[in-house]
Amino acid sequence: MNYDLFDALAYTSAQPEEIEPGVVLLRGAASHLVSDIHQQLGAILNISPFRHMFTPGGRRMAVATSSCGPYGWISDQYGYRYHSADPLTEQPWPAMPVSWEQFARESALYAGFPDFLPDSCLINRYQAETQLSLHQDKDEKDFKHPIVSVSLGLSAQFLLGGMRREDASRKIPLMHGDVLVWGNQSRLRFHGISRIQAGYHPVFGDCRINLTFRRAG
Ligand code: MD6
Ligand code: FE
Repeated sequence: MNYDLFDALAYTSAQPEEIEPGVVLLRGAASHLVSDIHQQLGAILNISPFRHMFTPGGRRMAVATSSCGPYGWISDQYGYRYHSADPLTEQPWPAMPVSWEQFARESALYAGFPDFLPDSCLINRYQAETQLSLHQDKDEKDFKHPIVSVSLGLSAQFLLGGMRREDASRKIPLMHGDVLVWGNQSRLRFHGISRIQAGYHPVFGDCRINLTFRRAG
């Protein structure tokens, strides 16, 4: 593949790193987009602010979430699913910025997934001491589509497990600007985020932000 074809990613010297079959790490690939992302994120959160959803079992999630795009991910007493309106405002989710969608498509292409058209971006916020327990992403209709995950702000240890919850997991450090593309035979791997260590990031302050682009519908 001729990587020079990809304008938005051509700046990076980092070559795609295949961590496991179908799990590709693009180190620092979002770095050039940080100020755009930060600005657009402010506008999105003015419409659909971060909130702590409740699991179907009634537990308040430690991670605060919002979404943009045609579908947003929600969780409540009735389960986990995608919905075209924000339950908080009963209005459509804010639009997915064109620059975000293009970046997600280009990242997927660069990682070997040529036909990715995201219709949902889940926005997660972690404050110090927050963790995300092992889970599978299986609320989307068709697992043939990858997920593109962008890490911003404080660093995290991503736990990359296997196909069963009890399988061993390895730790992948994810830093500001890193992009992880996740699909094919790894699409249903268990994964999570270790407890976030306190710190301060010059752009995102005392938190870690993660954007995950998905094809939900
Ligand atoms: C996070 N990410 O990085 C949580 N899921 O904050 C995820 O749960 C995730 O990064 C599916 C694919 C990629 C991910
Ligand atoms: Fe996930």
